[in-house]
Amino acid sequence: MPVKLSYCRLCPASCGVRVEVDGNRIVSVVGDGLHPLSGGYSCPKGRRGGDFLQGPERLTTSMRRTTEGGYEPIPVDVAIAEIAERLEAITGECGPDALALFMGTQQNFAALTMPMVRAWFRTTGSHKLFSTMTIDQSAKWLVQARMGEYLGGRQRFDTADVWLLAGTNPMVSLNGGDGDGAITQNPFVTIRRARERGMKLIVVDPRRTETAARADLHLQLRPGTDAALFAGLLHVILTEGLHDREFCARFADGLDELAASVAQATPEYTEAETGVPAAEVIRAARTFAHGARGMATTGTGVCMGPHSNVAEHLVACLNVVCGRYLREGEETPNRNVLARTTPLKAEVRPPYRSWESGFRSRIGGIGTMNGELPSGILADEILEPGSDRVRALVVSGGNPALALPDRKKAERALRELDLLVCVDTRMSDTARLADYVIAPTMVYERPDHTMLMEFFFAQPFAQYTPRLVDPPEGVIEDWEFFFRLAAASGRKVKFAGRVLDPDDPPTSEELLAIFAERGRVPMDELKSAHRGALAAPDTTAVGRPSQGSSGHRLALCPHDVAAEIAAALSLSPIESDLPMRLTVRRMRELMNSLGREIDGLPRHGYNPAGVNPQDLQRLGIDHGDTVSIRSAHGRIRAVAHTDPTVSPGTVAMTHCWGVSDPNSDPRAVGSNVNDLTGYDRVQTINAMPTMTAVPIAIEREVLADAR
Ligand SMILES: Nc1nc2c(c(=O)[nH]1)N[C@H]1C(S)=C(S)[C@@H](COP(=O)(O)OP(=O)(O)OC[C@H]3O[C@@H](n4cnc5c(=O)[nH]c(N)nc54)[C@H](O)[C@@H]3O)O[C@H]1N2
Ligand SMILES: Nc1nc2c(c(=O)[nH]1)N[C@H]1C(S)=C(S)[C@@H](COP(=O)(O)OP(=O)(O)OC[C@H]3O[C@@H](n4cnc5c(=O)[nH]c(N)nc54)[C@H](O)[C@@H]3O)O[C@H]1N2
Ligand code: SF4
Ligand SMILES: [Mo]
Repeated sequence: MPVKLSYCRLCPASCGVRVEVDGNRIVSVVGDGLHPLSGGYSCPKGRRGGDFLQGPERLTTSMRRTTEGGYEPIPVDVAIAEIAERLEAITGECGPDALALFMGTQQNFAALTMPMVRAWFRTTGSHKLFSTMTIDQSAKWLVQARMGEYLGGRQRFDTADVWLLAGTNPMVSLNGGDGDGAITQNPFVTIRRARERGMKLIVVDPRRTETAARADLHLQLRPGTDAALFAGLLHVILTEGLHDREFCARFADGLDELAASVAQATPEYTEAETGVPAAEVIRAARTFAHGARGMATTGTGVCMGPHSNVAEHLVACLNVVCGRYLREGEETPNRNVLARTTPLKAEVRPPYRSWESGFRSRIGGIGTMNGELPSGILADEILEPGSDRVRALVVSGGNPALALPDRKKAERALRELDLLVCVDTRMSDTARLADYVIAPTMVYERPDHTMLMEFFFAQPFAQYTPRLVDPPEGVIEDWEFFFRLAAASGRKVKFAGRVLDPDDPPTSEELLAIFAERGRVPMDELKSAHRGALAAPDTTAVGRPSQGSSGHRLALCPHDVAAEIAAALSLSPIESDLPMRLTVRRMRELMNSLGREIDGLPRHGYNPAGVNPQDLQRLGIDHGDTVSIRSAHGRIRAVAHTDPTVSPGTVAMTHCWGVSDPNSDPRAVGSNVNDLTGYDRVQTINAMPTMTAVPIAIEREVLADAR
């Protein structure tokens, strides 16, 4: 049977794969041992790639809701015409801001989808743009906007002496921080090689994760106490004078204010607040500061916590005070291959606080970041009265019915819409509430390239893949739906600097070429490299600062941040009736809500509640018991599992499981943790809800309840 080389696109790792194809069917997907970046690595869901395309859940045609509430197949042309007409009616009557777009995770892994979705949205004139980033790691955007950004580039993983990972478990998520050598490929080998090289790995995580088990130092903090921990690390570094004075003097403002703000966070204080022994706090701070090169990076465990913005800010301060950046004249590999090369410069882009000017939502006066409103206000944007209330929502590659905090409110909002359009490959929980479901092509059915992923790659690399199998007849490429939707409303989209003519539509291949035309590897060369191309080594040196930039500084401790540090460091008593903490985690077998339906893929048919054996014993709960978990927002039923990697006092669970009926059997459908989350502990500015370290209580279900 013919074997074709391609790469998987179910997550950003873009693992090289060998795909066995029989006619138009995918028979198997395995890791490509000769792939330059992934070296044969693949994960269980990637290996079931064929089942995502060919399984019974796959939508092979678009759907329209019938008046009885069921769904009927509908030709995509008809769907597009009807949707365009209804959108025009709604925005004609209520203005462009009555239309909103929600961009989900799976629109990011096909090169053409995200730029075309955005291009369509720009033609609508609406401000109501939402994405998963703002229920994920928008603290990163916020920190950059409040602190400013160093434009010379960061120190890299592959040459680091020390690396700190906080609230991220790349061994499972392949996430591992934000760019610049993040651990997104082949994590076992990447981490092992780094440690063999002598790199010290510090992991900050309440759970003894697969990544923490490989660390030189595992700081097992109490969930939600990252701000205190990072204040403690900064305190040691600044009082012992381990910081990079020269880098701070040249590029940063507010070092004294920062030192004053963290003065309270002595190692003893930090131990009391976080549970990490004072000696370990000191050792971690010294190890991090003494390594000549390295970086501290974070994931959802920090960015979803109760003080996420300030915790992330303090992590960024750690990198700045230790000067974890490239200096003028320093050489570094140019990792832009298909994307345009932006020169590195030893200068600072000053803080820009985008939310202080421009469009503001009527919900709490919240402004925009990177042109987006936070998803933490999406439900209110739909439910709360107002002339620009959202009445129509288009969801692209996302599943907000499960992903948004406060599930009941999310469902109420989605049901309240006059028009809900969902572009999805299956009848997801969101699709089942939609008026129209548009069925798109999936991975292996579309040609693609890695341009949007190259920022995450450890080396300058790019890969192209042709379509391996023909898509079902009734489906359409994601980008094409949005291109044609604009055309049906009489609008032309602007893509990669060009206005596209709806009467002469481009092919995917043409668009891929246009998109990459400013790269340094030409498309025909890329296409002839069957397992991708490691671009010719091209080092760039960090350039001199541009004229006029000498006064630009990173703001280490602006007033609002100082106030947030003070608030985060004032000891918060644990509510006695909700004594435990719910923490986030991911499953290797799934990608958020994707994969649950694939037979035999999830290890159990549910998402267990992982509890430390000591807690189970104390609470009189056995492994496998049905338990009731309660928070200030609601209650779920769950299946308890004994899990020694979970620290006492915490319950670790994945999201995107369960159904709307809270009484349903968790063994059959899993449990929705977003029945336990809500909007009472949102961050200012980005409205980020608390999704980890959520106060809860867990108890064995009393028999009367357990049907
Ligand atoms: N297999 C798989 N991979 C995925 C996904 C998936 O669903 N499955 N999802 C993708 C998506 S959308 C994202 S955003 C990324 C996320 O990528 P990551 O952020 O790496 O996600 P996790 O693996 O859940 O790691 C989060 C870690 O934070 C820890 N944690 C929980 N609470 C706290 C806390 O209060 N403080 C600290 N310091 N740590 C805490 C958890 O124990 C956990 O180990 O993964 C992506 N990759
Ligand atoms: N309590 C709690 N809530 C959370 C989290 C948490 O840790 N705890 N994590 C949050 C995070 S980080 C995220 S990113 C969100 C996830 O939020 P979402 O991105 O909204 O959820 P997904 O399940 O990833 O949705 C992706 C959808 O895309 C569909 N899909 C697959 N392939 C394609 C394709 O080729 N084209 C199109 N159009 N669709 C496709 C899938 O069927 C699926 O329904 O959840 C958030 N919610
Ligand atoms: S880690 Fe798994 S899902 Fe992600 S690209 Fe690799 S094989 Fe695909
Ligand atoms: Mo995410």
